[in-house]
Amino acid sequence: EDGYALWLRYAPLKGEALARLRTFAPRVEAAPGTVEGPMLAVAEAELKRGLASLGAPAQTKGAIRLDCPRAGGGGDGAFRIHADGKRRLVIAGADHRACLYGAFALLRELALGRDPLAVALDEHPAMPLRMLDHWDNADGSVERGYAGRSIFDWWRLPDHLDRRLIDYARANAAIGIDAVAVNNVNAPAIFLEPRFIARLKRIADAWRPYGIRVFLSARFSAPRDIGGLATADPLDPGVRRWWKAKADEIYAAIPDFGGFLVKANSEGQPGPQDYGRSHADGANMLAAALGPRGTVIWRAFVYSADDDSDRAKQAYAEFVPLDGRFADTVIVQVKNGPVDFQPREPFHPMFGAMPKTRLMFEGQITKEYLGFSTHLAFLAPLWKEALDAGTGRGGTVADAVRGGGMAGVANIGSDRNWTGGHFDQANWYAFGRLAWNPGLTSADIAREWAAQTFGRDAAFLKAVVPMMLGSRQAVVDYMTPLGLAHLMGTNHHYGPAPWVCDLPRPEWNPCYYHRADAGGIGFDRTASGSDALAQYVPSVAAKWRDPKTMDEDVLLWFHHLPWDWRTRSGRSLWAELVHRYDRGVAAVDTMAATWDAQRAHVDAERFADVAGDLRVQQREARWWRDASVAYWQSVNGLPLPEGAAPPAHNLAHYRALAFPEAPGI
Ligand code: BDP
Repeated sequence: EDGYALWLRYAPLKGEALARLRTFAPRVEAAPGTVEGPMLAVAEAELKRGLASLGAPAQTKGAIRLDCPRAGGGGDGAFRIHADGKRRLVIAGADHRACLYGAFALLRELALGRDPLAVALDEHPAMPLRMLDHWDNADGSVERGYAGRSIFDWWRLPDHLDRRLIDYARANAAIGIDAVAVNNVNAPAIFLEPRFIARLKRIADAWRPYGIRVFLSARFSAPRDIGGLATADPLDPGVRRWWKAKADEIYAAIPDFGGFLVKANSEGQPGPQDYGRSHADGANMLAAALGPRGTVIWRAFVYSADDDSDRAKQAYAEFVPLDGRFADTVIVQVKNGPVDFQPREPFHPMFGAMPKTRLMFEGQITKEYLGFSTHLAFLAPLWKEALDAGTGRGGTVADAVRGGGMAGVANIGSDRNWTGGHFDQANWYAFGRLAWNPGLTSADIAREWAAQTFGRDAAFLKAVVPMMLGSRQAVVDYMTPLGLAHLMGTNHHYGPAPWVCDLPRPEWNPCYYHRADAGGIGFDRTASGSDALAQYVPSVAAKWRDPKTMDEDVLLWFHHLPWDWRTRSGRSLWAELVHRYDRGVAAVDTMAATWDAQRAHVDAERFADVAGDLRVQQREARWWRDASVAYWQSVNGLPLPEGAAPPAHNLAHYRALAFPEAPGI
């Protein structure tokens, strides 16, 4: 066991569950009149493989019938599973995609030990696009990737297709992922050149039977970079013709090409504003090139150099006035929070604020700001916090993206276990499951993932599921407690650097975010400060306006408060801050002890891998705590709260640490 099989291990059933499967003993068959096709073949093959591995006998008695008459995967994949007679289970839906998703859902139920003939499911996806965004570069490196090199070997494609790309598609189909952007949003134009289109075609052909459409990150200046034009102005007729011809060329090779993902006028990337045009002008021009064939996903992750009032306000300020101006085939992709994938942020105020625009939720599965792939942090609770939040504009964040979808920045690389840390697989899994159904609970997702990935033993799950559920809060506590954010080391974002204050753009500096001085700490986003609060509807803003009554988990995100401010625990703000760091460190120690007690339930290799990573996390949680406490003390001049341990080293020690070896930049 090395983790390669992900949640598709289909570990042999035991006891009662095995006995039930043996009595059922199904063969897999297509309902009469069903058209054959590659997607149905995948569903059949996966069922056979899974059943055999779970322990179904070769001699069959019952049946699993696939009743999805139409070929192709054009439908949304809604499926029903029900027993039909004593020994027959039917997976039914409009077309082959329904049977694909139904087959994996049934295998999940079986792998969890459920009685096959009692399985009764009626499911449909909550949103059309359930997507992974790879930040993979053409040379095989991965921006913010902590799991080895890219899984896309552009050098050997199209002649060689790595088997891993098929297993990747299986794993994705099993959780309902239906779209993948294969290259980094910081994209060079070469991905639009003919030789890359030929390579992408090979991938698209391989993934089609698994229901996955490919997207490309497109560089907005491509007409200039590779098209020989003098401009990339979206209103220029020559530019429009160039993109139309490029789209035609791609569709000739890949008839179901998903479309373009665009990072424009953000962090130095080119965009329509270079020509005095708006985001809508740029996006609509690309939408016109694709026509009804595809979708333009336009990212809202923008913050401009000349506006230093509050980075958290800038995306809303640029995009909300454009509501109603985007074409129907444009989706605006919004990060879960208003700054940048921090361990905790309030939800992005754009959700719900653009009723005439299709929106998409962007989460980061790769843990750029949450300890890379060595810290254990289960992220379903992070995404759920945003998805479940009421926008005050007629629903939750999840409701606001139902017409668009969810995209997760992938944490996948060529490491044998795909994600670097074994528990990082759970974040890939959880993202797909939530995009299929944001109503699932974090606990349900953790339980089904852990049972399929490690084992069904009740004692194991009883220990490991709560460990997973508390793990993200532990990271918040030892890195950025009480609503602090963006205190990580410059560029690589590895480890603490709250002291950094000399970078050229103000909002690149941790000191910009924490605003700590002798008088207090925190970012005043109320009316007396940046008034970012006003971007939320009054009923939502009201929850965060009063530091005395609000949820203290985001206290310093919205308020600048004196060090001796009384928190609800009765402790001063300073003492509460130190208390939370210590709580985070202690939580990691508990996680390590919990894992240590699972030796009997886990295979030796994965047990040791996780134990090793937890040792790193224990060490680094202390590093975060000590470096932060030492720095805050240098600012506030306060003695340590009673009972708190002094940092292991002085501040100069932490400031002198450098990490040229940190991956993923
Ligand atoms: C930030 C990353 C950077 C990405 C950027 C983005 O540090 O590498 O390019 O987000 O989302 O979190 O475009």
